Amino acid sequence: MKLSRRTLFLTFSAAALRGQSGPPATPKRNMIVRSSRPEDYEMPLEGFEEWITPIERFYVRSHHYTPKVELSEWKLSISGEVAQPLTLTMADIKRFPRVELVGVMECAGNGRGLFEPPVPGVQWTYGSIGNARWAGVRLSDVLRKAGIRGAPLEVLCDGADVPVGTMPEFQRSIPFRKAMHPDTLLAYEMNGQTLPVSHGFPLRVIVPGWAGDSWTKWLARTEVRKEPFQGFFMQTAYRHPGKPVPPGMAVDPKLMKPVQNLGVKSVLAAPLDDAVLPKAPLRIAGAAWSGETPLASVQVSVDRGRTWHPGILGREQARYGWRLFHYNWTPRDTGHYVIMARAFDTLGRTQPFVQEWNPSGYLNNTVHQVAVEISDSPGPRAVPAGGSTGQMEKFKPPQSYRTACLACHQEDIIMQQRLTRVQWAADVDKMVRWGAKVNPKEREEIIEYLLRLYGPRPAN
Ligand code: HEC
Ligand SMILES: Nc1nc2c(c(=O)[nH]1)N[C@H]1C(S)=C(S)[C@@H](COP(=O)(O)O)O[C@H]1N2
Ligand SMILES: [Mo]
Repeated sequence: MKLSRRTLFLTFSAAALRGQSGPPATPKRNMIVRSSRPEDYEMPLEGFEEWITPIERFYVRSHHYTPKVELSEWKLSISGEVAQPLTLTMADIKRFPRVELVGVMECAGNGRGLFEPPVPGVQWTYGSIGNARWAGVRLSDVLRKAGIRGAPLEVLCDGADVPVGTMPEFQRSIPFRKAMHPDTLLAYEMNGQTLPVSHGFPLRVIVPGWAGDSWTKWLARTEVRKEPFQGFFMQTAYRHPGKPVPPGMAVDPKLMKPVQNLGVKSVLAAPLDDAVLPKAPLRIAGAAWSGETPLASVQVSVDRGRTWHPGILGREQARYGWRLFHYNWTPRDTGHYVIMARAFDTLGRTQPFVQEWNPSGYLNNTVHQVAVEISDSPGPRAVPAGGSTGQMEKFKPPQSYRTACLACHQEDIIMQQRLTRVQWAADVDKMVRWGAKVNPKEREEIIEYLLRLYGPRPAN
């Protein structure tokens, strides 16, 4: 949403003066904090052992600060190629038939932190994903009520979040056909609770099978369009080459396509990487999903992919939900093992062993590998041989870094990056476009500082 006086009132003063009418902020537990402000929280691996992800460990991904929307002031507008533009209250929304579905939402950037060479952005590993029970109404019912005119191309979804600094607004459009799909919802509940603030209170879009960037939170406005939407988050961000490109190479966003359907993927929750375990029966477990196409099967290997065994699928299932799986393995000998899982969808597609690279690190679905040691003396792992890190050299950050770079967010989002000089320069310049105040000399000293501390991962 644009920062109008109205939205400013809505997001700050109203909530501050009168307290919130929204649901209480849901505490998160044991999350990996990628950024505390804006909120980016990752689910730890153990989350892949639960069919429904509880809200306390459901990931959060927000480009801007979380807006506090007052339900009494909130409205959803439907405009554009419609016979009768509408403005609906929550009571109006709840008069449409209620629909429930269980579905996976996965951030397009899940697994970005595993890309080689590294790319800038939130360095998610496995857990920017969750499986929840969503309840709300069909987007198609709401749009039909307004009356569709002609043959529109897409539906723009705009949330009540206000851009930080001069950042572009987070606005996403969905192709008309997907918007009208009976499973595309506007949800006001998550896991049987009022939709929590961090997850888009009071209303968010549910786009089953598609990556999270289409699941607009804090929805305030939809616009039926006959022209493609030109905003940053459609034309520049969330675009994918759709085919393998040389690692590390820039690709013109115009040659890329928007990220939509999720691929087939599985993640192992147990055992954990680097575990030292006894020579005894071992439960290998995880979750698997496959976007819009149903999941067919999961296979597990304990010998570096030479042989594969059928994973036992959990009883609980839903059209767009993930499926738990396990495989019971009794190691016959001690040693160092690599455990892998791979999922197949009903079209026979499976996961790659070597990920194709793309410039923003989207849609990583590489086979997950977990190394374990089966040992006669299980317990904490012995100190690895060689390579003491020695005394860490301390670099004092330049004053310009403190004042210019820690104004909108903490250091957390910076420290996780591993970037080359060219990438750091590009990211700093992006921050300047978004409102960071640095002169040319400060720009140089900041880039120098970032490169020394958070330079590219050494090739080993
Ligand atoms: C005007 C506010 C603002 C200032 C000032 C600012 N940033 Fe950011 N920065 C953001 C926001 C907001 C995000 C998160 C964007 C998102 O999640 O899409 C971000 C994200 C990042 C990231 C993650 C990678 C990326 O490109 O999203 C890095 C690294 C970063 N900032 C570094 C810096 C550095 C270095 C400076 C100082 C030169 C700086 N920031 C100054 C707002 C700011
Ligand atoms: N308005 C708004 N909607 C948004 C976002 C956002 O920053 N603003 N982030 C999107 C992205 S990139 C993802 S992955 C999901 C994350 O939803 P969650 O925070 O409920 O897990 O919300 C999407 N909807
Ligand atoms: Mo995302």
